[in-house]
Amino acid sequence: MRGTLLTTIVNAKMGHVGGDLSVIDILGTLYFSVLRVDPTDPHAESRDRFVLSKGHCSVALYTTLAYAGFLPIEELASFAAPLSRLNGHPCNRKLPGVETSTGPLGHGLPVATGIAIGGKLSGADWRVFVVVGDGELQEGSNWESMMSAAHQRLDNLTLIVDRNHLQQGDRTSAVTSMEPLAERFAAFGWETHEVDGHDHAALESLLSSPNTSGRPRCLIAATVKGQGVSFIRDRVEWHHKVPSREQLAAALDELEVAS
Ligand SMILES: Cc1ncc(C[n+]2csc(CCOP(=O)(O)OP(=O)(O)O)c2C)c(N)n1
Repeated sequence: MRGTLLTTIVNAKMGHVGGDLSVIDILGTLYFSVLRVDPTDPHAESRDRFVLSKGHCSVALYTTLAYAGFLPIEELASFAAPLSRLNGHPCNRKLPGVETSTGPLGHGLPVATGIAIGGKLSGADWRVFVVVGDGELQEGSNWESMMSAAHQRLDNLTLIVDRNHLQQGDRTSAVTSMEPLAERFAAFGWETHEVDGHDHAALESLLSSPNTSGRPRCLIAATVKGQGVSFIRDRVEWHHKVPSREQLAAALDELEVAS
């Protein structure tokens, strides 16, 4: 999927390459091992709900949805083209499988909290999963939702923080430090775990385990922005820079993917 998302970005000449490579293991684990979703019935009432709050990483989501059968893999070539269903930020009115439109940072967790409250009110057994960026977590709306979700005892809600320590333009610690992040989540009343966000087995184990705590769950997933490609990884300038054709070839070579 790393090779596919890079190729999609280079062809479209746009995309958020660093954050896409950061979050792709989390998305793959969710869609292939955790979420109860059916690409042939994407609006099924019983489905688990997933919200990618860091909507600028739409290419990682589209790639995962394509590999999971929600759209043809060839359609990825239409990313960001006029009239495409695959916009720069995900739109739920266009693409079945996108739960809610995202892009403005700080909205995903509030929306997911509302969806989780709806699930509780209707006695449903589906679950809600949401991924936020760590730069995004600086938005105040997240902290209001954290309080609300804990107050409502939303044990049907799981938040995954893509903790790659970089945001747009700088390291998160240089903009607004959030440490000790795990302790802060715990203090806000969340069941909190720290996990390697590139370790599929560790992610799957935590994401699949029943939540018996009576509290919303948070995974702080340690990731590297640009993971998998040496000249992109952990470099702030690759937030949304587009690789050249030569760089794409080198990246595919490194990923051992045929171009
Ligand atoms: C409210 C809002 N402000 C600014 C932006 C522009 N923007 C897009 S991505 C980004 C940085 C996000 O950093 P982070 O959440 O850490 O994402 P990642 O590093 O994982 O890509 C910014 C400021 C936005 N999309 N929404």
